[in-house]
Amino acid sequence: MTQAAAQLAVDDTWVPTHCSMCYHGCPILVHRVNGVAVKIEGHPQCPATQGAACPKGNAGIMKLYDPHRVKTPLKRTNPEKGVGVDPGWVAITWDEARAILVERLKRIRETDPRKLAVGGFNPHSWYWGFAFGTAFGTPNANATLLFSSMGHMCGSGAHTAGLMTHGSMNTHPDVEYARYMMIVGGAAMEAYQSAVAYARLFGDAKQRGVKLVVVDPQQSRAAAKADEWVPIRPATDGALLFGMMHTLLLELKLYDAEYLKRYTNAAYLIGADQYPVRDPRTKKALVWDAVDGVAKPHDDPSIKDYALEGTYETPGGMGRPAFELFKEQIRPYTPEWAAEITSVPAATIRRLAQELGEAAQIGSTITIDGNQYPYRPASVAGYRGLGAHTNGLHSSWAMEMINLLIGATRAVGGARAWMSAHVPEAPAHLQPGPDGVVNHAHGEPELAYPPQTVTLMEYFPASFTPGLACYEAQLEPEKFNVTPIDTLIFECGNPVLTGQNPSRVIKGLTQIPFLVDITIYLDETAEFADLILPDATYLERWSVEGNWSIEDEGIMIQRPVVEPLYETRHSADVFIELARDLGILTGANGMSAILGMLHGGPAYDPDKHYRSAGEYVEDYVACFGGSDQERIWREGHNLRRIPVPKRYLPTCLNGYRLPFYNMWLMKTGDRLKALLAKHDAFREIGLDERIFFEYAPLPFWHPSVLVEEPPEFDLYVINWRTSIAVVGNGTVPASNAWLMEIAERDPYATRILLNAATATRKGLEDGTMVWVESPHGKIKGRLKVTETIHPEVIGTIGCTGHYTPHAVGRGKGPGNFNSLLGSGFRYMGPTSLQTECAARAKIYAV
Ligand SMILES: Nc1nc2c(c(=O)[nH]1)N[C@H]1C(S)=C(S)[C@@H](COP(=O)(O)OP(=O)(O)OC[C@H]3O[C@@H](n4cnc5c(=O)[nH]c(N)nc54)[C@H](O)[C@@H]3O)O[C@H]1N2
Ligand SMILES: Nc1nc2c(c(=O)[nH]1)N[C@H]1C(S)=C(S)[C@@H](COP(=O)(O)OP(=O)(O)OC[C@H]3O[C@@H](n4cnc5c(=O)[nH]c(N)nc54)[C@H](O)[C@@H]3O)O[C@H]1N2
Ligand code: SF4
Ligand SMILES: [Mo]
Repeated sequence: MTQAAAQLAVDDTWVPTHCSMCYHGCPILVHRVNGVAVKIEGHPQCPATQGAACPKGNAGIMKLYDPHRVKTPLKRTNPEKGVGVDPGWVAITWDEARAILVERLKRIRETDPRKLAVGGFNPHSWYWGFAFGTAFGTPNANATLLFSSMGHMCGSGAHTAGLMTHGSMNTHPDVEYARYMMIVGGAAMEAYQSAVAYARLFGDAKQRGVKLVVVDPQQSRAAAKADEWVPIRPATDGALLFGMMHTLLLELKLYDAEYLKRYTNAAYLIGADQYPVRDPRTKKALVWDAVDGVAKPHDDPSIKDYALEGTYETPGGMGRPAFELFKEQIRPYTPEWAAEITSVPAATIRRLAQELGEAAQIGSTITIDGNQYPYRPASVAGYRGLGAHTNGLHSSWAMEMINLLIGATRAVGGARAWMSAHVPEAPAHLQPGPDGVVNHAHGEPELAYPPQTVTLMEYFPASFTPGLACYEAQLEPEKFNVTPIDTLIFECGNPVLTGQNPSRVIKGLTQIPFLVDITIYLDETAEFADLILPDATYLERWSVEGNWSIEDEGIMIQRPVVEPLYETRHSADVFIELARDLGILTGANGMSAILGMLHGGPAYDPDKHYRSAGEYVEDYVACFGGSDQERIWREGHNLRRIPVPKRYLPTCLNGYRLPFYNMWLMKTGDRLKALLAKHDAFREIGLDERIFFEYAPLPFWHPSVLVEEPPEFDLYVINWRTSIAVVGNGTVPASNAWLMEIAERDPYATRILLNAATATRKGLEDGTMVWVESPHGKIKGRLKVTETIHPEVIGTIGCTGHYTPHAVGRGKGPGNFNSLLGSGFRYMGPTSLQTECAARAKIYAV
């Protein structure tokens, strides 16, 4: 035991910290006895979780003490790289590793700093690498999700739609006040934002008699507990929502006109050029005052009523309210049309629309703490099932639109936003933008040609993450007019297993001359590394983060429950040390200053020579802890519920309007078109007009790439999370012995699921070994015949398919689902780069 560990070792204590077994970051207490962590429990003083933790959270001890952890830095001796090729690892000291890195990084910095990329995503410890890379001077650290599977496999569609509508990373129901909740493709209570808090909140809501409807191709646990499960064909949810909006707007005329006029830009007059008609003098966007019969600037205090329909001649030209344009746009989207696409009967679509519209109690208000708020206790929300398809941006946007139509977005009981991640406090107001309308939370994207980054974000400025585009760019740098990277420092992630299609990832990784993998296991990605740096786990490190849960705001700190085991070191300390060696720790653009900027810390001293992450955490708490500092050190956090005025409109809008008509997206598209056309870039880079077509002011239906697959692949195959199946900081259960034990006793977890009627039709019996084959790959596993899945869908759970020795799940489960997915731009959202996470497939006996 090191001296420091001896000091830490208190005989018997509960250490307050927070969990990073997934990114929700629930506060926990860890029981340490004689220097050994023996038990994890949820932190009782957390408003959202109220002392609960999920199975993965409980299994964190197995991660800490996993005998397969990488214990020392390792250097590759075999220059040949490939699947199953022995890298010839030799153990080296940290000093040797440091010397190798400093020598290489110095050389890169002197020639072209862009040749360094810092990628991956270590939940709640992501910002050290980001700050290091930025201080180094590479633009290829500005997206921390670089070269990782994070982001583009989950939220590039959903995050973009939410961020451009109401500054929301994820949209979710206001469970506490809801009466009706429709979840479309979200694993509520298992994965979907703050699963632990949701389990309690949904339980309470059920007791109040809330109605829960779950739209999902398979009967998720949420669906099993719901009042209604609506099985749907994968990647078609947008059509369902458009069909519902058709019924609400055109058949029932059930929508919140007052809300649309007051809190959105639905009444703005739009000209033939798709841009707002403007007052020639003030240049302000015009609306039509239906009472005075005259056009007025949108913020004119004399407006008596806003016209939502009609065609108007104004001094700025002819215009029609945005609302009317949308109504016209969805005219073809009848429930019968949607039924064809989704397999959900038209009568069901009509009924769901009516239920939702009526449950919204349009026009009602509620008084909380003496203040009156609009009360709309109904909403539609979802995540990967809805958004993780090539059409996911517009499907997720359709969800945002239906909430606006019933007046639910940011109303009490309606649709809430998940937005306080990373920051010490939830923002009080949404980002103001032009024309009195809320802006995309990240503002206007920067454009450049040729692109400066290997992420190609300059070609996809509306995307949340570059995703696999950086692999494409690295593979063909001339084609995309980018400088390929020489060295990638990758931290936490296993894209060879979790990426869209492993073969593409493997090709891309082999094209990177020098890969440094900061990891805890020698996983499938580590096999391609040149240098391995063994990281400390979340139970051995100092870190600090704003809150990631949906209900609370505040600061959480992570502190070592035990000292880093073996020769492992927290990546933060490694980055700080490297920055010091390279002379980029201090100064205006140094790592210290960038850390401060990232965390919005005005009190930071840019000349601060941090020696460790622990010192930074102390500064952070001093800077943001205010009068709560003592509490933060004692409890590990100062989480409290997000105050009511920040949660709901009108206060959260600060006088701005929500974009019903999305100028941000349209304008971004127009800027991009102008830039790329000027350079005739299409021909050069081989990207066709496809990358522009999603840039529109209003959402529209377009099918996923799946409809273009050969018809012999008669079924769909999908994949989902459960409370024990996780990616995004350790592909459990397959890398965690405790969870794998549970999974193996679960009759579903490691099987291939098929609907009973389909199984009969195909002559397949429960327990048979089957192949699932897509146009891109195939996997083999044991069949589970069940009623809990759509007849056209094959189901698999979690991420299996490990083949490296560390994984306890090696050889268990049906293999790597992701090998069934397509690859390349065709299988990414045209604008969002959102990966298509489902595939067409056939199934047959082995
Ligand atoms: N089949 C399938 N594939 C998926 C998904 C799915 O649902 N199913 N989901 C997709 C989504 S939404 C996401 S976000 C991605 C996530 O994909 P990844 O970001 O790749 O996440 P993991 O597979 O959990 O990463 C596991 C690796 O992280 C490393 N690791 C674990 N803990 C630590 C640590 O404390 N420090 C460091 N340095 N390394 C650590 C381990 O070496 C481990 O092998 O997967 C995507 N891929
Ligand atoms: N327990 C647990 N919690 C986690 C994680 C984890 O791995 N495990 N990972 C974290 C991460 S990285 C993320 S991104 C989030 C993801 O959180 P979620 O998006 O909630 O998780 P998923 O299970 O991937 O997908 C949700 C649901 O979509 C369904 N689905 C699949 N295809 C379709 C479709 O086409 N239409 C519809 N309507 N539904 C469909 C699946 O059956 C599943 O029930 O969870 C986070 N929290
Ligand atoms: S939900 Fe995530 S952060 Fe919370 S206890 Fe479970 S694994 Fe940990
Ligand atoms: Mo994710």
